[in-house]
Amino acid sequence: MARQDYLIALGSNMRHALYGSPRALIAAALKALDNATCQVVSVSRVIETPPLGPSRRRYANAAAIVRTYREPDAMLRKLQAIEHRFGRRRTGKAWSARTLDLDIVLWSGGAWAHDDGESSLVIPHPFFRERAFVLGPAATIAGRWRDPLSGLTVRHLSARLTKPLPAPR
Ligand code: PH2
Ligand code: MG
Ligand code: MG
Repeated sequence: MARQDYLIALGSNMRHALYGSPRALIAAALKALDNATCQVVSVSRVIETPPLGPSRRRYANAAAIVRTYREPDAMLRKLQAIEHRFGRRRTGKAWSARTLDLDIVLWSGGAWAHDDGESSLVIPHPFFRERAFVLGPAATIAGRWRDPLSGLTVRHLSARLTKPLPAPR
């Protein structure tokens, strides 16, 4: 497998006994992500965002670009191992509060999907075009990356969310 870049979205809305606040957790997770086989090449600021979905706590969100020879399934396993190390326990409930969420948003390999019945991974992330808490940080480090499905850049997708639509005539 050739060298690839991945755009990763980070989120946290629970404190961790050891690592502390969601913001501190994201900083620690970024350190854990950066090692001999996977380099963090770019990181956005951490922003605070209102929760989308049922959880009532605010989130800390950020984005990072990581460079690695891992293919998507191996990358996902690595991210899930880090989530677990940082206290994430899968409850089966969608969108429950979590210490750490690491999502693959885009990668340099284009569109990609894999489902082996046990786990499924779809890139681009199916909902990233509607999520300001992903696109806002992502636009600051990967503004020129293109969504392989819509052909639009991350900057354009982000602007589309924050700019009001033109008034109807
Ligand atoms: N992640 C979710 C659900 N809702 N809301 C915010 N603000 N930030 C998130 O990262 C987030 C969310 C599911 O992963
Ligand atoms: Mg998520
Ligand atoms: Mg996730």
